[in-house]
Amino acid sequence: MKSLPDPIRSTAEKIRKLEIQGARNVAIAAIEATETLAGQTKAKSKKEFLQQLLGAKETLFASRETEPLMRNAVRLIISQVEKSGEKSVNRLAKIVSLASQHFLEDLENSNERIAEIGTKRIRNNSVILTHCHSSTVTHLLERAKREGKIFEVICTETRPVFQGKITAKEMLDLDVKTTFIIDSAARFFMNQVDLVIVGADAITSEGNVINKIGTSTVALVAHEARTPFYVVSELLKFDPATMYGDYEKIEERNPNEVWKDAPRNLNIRNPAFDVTRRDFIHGIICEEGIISPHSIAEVMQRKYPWVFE
Ligand code: RUB
Repeated sequence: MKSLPDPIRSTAEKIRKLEIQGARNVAIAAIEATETLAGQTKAKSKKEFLQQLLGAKETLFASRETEPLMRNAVRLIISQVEKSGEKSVNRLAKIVSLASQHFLEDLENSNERIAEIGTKRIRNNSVILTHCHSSTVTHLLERAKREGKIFEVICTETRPVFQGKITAKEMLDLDVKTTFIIDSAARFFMNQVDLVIVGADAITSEGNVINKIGTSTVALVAHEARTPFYVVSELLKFDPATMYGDYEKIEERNPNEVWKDAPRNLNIRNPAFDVTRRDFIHGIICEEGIISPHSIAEVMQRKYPWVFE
């Protein structure tokens, strides 16, 4: 029989190469890969199965370092196996499958709830600016459109990898009037914008938000123009390690993405994300409602106490 491809390695590779992008999609792919691994396992004992899962965790976590949603999901799924009194590998694999499905359902429900709440913030005939490609943002805009809201969208191209093009295409598919601008034109257009909505990769215990590089510049510009700036995010993008003093690591990507045939000896830096301070964020639109970034740790303690375990 032909050996099956390692679902973890191939998924981690796709995540690393941005073939799968955006925190939600990354988490979903990692969960599905973990479930597939469990379904295919030939482990003979619980100990061996757990070793496989922990190896998978390490590979997935290393694929992109600024992805707490993926980390929270994979940790939760593995903890179900660790905690279980079950010895049979088959039954432990079933536990992984159930935990994975459950997490994915919750994620879907949160996404829908965020769209429902966020849509109410969109006024008719408004102009919305977004940066990068966030599936949470585009889902919200899709729902707003479906509910008959009339609005237009400005998308930044999002150098160096141009995820803004994905957003622009999705908006056109929805029949939304869309304008595509270079990142540095954000200030030029901000006075015409009624609302900025961006996604998140990570939220720290202090309520700062980490999202695609350039987000914090957009937030500063929005602040100066007094344009409301909202983040849409599942609460589980919260990184519990920041509560205990760790800084969220910011992934630094290959300089080739910035300049392929760059002159030798040129120092090129390519951070994938930046930190937007809570003071510039009007609210985080999450599955619990629109919350102040300041309240994130309390909301997490109440809603998802297990992340702190
Ligand atoms: C994508 C990005 C998105 C967040 C949120 O960066 O910064 O805004 O991940 O996305 P990259 P979502 O393209 O480098 O992954 O709302 O889909 O989770």
